[in-house]
Amino acid sequence: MTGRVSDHPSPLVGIIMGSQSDWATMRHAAETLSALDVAHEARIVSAHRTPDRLAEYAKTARERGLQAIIAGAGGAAHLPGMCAAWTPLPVLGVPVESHALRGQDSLLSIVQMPAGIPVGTLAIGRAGAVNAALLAAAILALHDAGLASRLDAWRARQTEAVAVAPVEPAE
Ligand code: RP5
Repeated sequence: MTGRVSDHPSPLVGIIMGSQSDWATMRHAAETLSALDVAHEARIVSAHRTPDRLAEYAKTARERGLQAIIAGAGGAAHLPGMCAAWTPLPVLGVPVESHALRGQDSLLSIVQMPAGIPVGTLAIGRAGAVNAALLAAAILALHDAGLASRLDAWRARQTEAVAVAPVEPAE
């Protein structure tokens, strides 16, 4: 099925990515925020291909009510750092796994920010996208008791789902 991903009317977390091709990774951030009932939106915003869109998005993010931004990009992944340059909001960077260098280029591009403009950098790929959402939720939960309870419950369900002993995989 195709169709534009639907947004919450009053998002608290913005998920941005450099390309449509990043959505396969970044959708895991969106799904995790949905599971925690955190209002969010998703946008394609490229540091290189749509620099004006990035500046507009990041400069207006706080006044639109966003409280955190999750930015995913691959290769020469300047999106999280440039986004952080334009906004005082916490920016969480997700290195998308590239074909050429398996995301090590993305990781190093995002993590090596100069002192003064921070980007909280997560793991390469799906794990980073999920954890960026959990970290954004934890930041918001500092001032939202309901979300703090939902986050506790999410972690408790995860713990309960871990089997004590391994099973043989199906043939
Ligand atoms: C980056 O270039 C994007 O974040 C993406 O990970 C990568 C490749 O983009 P496409 O060529 O698939 O659009 O800007």
